[in-house]
Formats: sequence, C-alpha cells, structure tokens
Amino acid sequence: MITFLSGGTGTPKLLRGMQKVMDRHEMSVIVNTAEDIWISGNQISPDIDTVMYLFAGILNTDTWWGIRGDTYVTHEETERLGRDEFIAIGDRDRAIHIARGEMLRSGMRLTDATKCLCDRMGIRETVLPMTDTEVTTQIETDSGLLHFQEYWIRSKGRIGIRSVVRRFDEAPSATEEVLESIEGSDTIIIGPSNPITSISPILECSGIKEAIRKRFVIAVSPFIGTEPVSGPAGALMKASGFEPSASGTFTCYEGIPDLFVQDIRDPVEVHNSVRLDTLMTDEEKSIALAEEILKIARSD
Ligand code: GDP
Ligand code: FO1
Repeated sequence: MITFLSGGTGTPKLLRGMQKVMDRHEMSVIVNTAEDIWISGNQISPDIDTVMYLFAGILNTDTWWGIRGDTYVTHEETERLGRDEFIAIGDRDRAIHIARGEMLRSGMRLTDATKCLCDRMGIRETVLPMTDTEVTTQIETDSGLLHFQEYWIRSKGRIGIRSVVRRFDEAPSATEEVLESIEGSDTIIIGPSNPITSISPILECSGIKEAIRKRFVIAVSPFIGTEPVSGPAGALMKASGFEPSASGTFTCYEGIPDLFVQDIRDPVEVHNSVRLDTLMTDEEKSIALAEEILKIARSD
C-alpha cells in the first residue's frame, strides 16, 4: 500500500500515472480539505472532488477541476437571479456538492460522506479527507482576510498578500482512517502540490507528522527554479517566510522527506535530491514519472 498526500492539481497529475502502473486498490490518498467552502447551500471540497473525479474517469483534465463536458445551466440561472456565485459550478459537479452537503447536515462525518460518494462512483482507490472538522485557509490581504477561494478565484490572485492563516473552531486532527492508512503503508508520497495551501494543512492535522515520520517518505517539488509549475504557490511561500523554490519546499517540510525529488531542469540545488522529469504535461509523462518513483519506493 502507498499513501499519497494530495491537493487538487500537481499530485492528481501524478496519481493519474500511478493508476496505470500500480494496483489501484493499493492506492490511498489523504486529501487537503482547507479549501472547502459552502456555496449556495452546498459543500464544495475542491481537492477531494478532483481526486474522486480523476479516479472515476470523469475529471476535466484541461482545468484539473470539475467534470468533463459538464453544463453550467444552474450557475448561469443563479447569477441571473442576482446571486453572487463567484465559483463557476457545473451542474453534475453541483449534484455531488448537494449530496455531500445533505450528508454533512444530517451529521455524517466527511470521511463517511466521501466513502459513500466514492462507492457510488465505483472508485477502487481509497480517498480520505485529512480531517473531519472544518479548517479553512485564509489569506491576509491589504483589504482584510479572504477565504482562499475568494483570493484565488474572485480576486484572481492579483492582490497583495501579508500572510496565510488557518482558521478552525476545533484544532484539526487526523482521522482514525488516515492514521491507519499511514500505518499500513510501506511508502508515503508527498506529491508536487502547493506546500502552503495543500500539504501544510495536512501535516498540521495532529497525529500525521508523527505517523509519517515512521515511514519512508518521498516528496516531489512543485517548483522549477523560483516559479511553481502553476498556481499561486510562489506568492504564498514568500508570505509564509519560505523561498519560492524546491529549496524552500524542502525547508517547509521540516526534514520529513527521506527522499526529495526535483525536476531535471531545476537550477536550484537541494542536497542529495534525486532528479527526475517531473513536468507532467500529458498522461504519458505522468506514467513515466510514476514508474520512476515506484522504482525508488520498491528499492527502499
Ligand atoms: P491545488 O489544490 O489546485 O492548488 O493543487 P495542488 O496543490 O495539488 O497542486 C498545485 C501545485 O502543483 C502547484 O504549486 C504547481 O507548481 C504544481 N504542479 C502542477 N503541475 C505540475 C507538474 O506537472 N509537475 C510539478 N512538478 N508540479 C506541478
Ligand atoms: N477555479 C477557478 O479558477 N475558477 C472557477 O470558476 C473554479 C470553479 C470550481 C468549481 C468546482 C471546483 O471543485 C473547483 C473549482 N475551481 C475553480 C478550482 C479552485 O477551487 C481552485 O483552483 C482550487 O481550489 C485550488 O486548489
């Protein structure tokens, strides 16, 4: 069994390759939930949805969010009625958010709601929310605190950042399922996800760091040089006091990785790192990287 730590873009690209080169029942993914948000009465869990849709074979891999070929009739009608639905939610995607919202309102844990959705979608891999309680990444900007989704989607990330904060009523802790998954795994893979908004929220759940330190941990850098492959990781790393690079990523991971993977093109040097082609521009590239990483994991 291999357990992955994932956000909603970089690691799912690696999971897409892993699905093809390992037993899908042996894949378990701990997913960030700090970007979750209630919109129009329903619960969006963007990173869980991306991972589920990938495994169900319905993900829009042009955007890495939403369902391929989805329509936006309800979103357009909602906007026409004067509601400010700042996230464009597809109709089929919204059905998932309605179902999950109902399950959570009826008192179900997010872990169980996710399992129920995965079963309905015929997913063979295990998808685990990092925690069952609400935790939110907020961005402190010159005009106040914003939910991460408001910063990234409404403001298009074009706003000065002062800091990144995590908000919760109850300090997040790893679920029993998350800890069992880690304990039952030979290797933990921290995919090339955003260190600040995807991986740190997972590592901050009490119990996770201690559990994964006992396992062989491989981490893949989401940076090539001083730029992330995509998204706001550069600005968020700077605002959190880390260099926006593989080196800053390694520092952010506090010595947890036993093996650190950097891209072959990366001019930044991280001592003892392994160099691989990590740029997953298509499925073949994802498969090739997955094969290389599996070779390392199996030779440990
Ligand atoms: P989010 O939830 O959408 O932010 O997704 P993640 O946190 O999972 O992934 C975002 C990170 O993935 C960004 O920092 C990108 O730099 C990184 N990323 C995206 N595609 C690739 C890729 O092909 N290779 C590598 N190394 N990193 C990637
Ligand atoms: N990202 C966008 O940039 N624009 C959107 O309209 C948008 C809609 C959306 C709907 C459902 C969903 O699960 C994700 C969606 N995303 C959208 C992705 C967005 O949530 C972020 O890219 C991720 O959360 C970053 O981690």
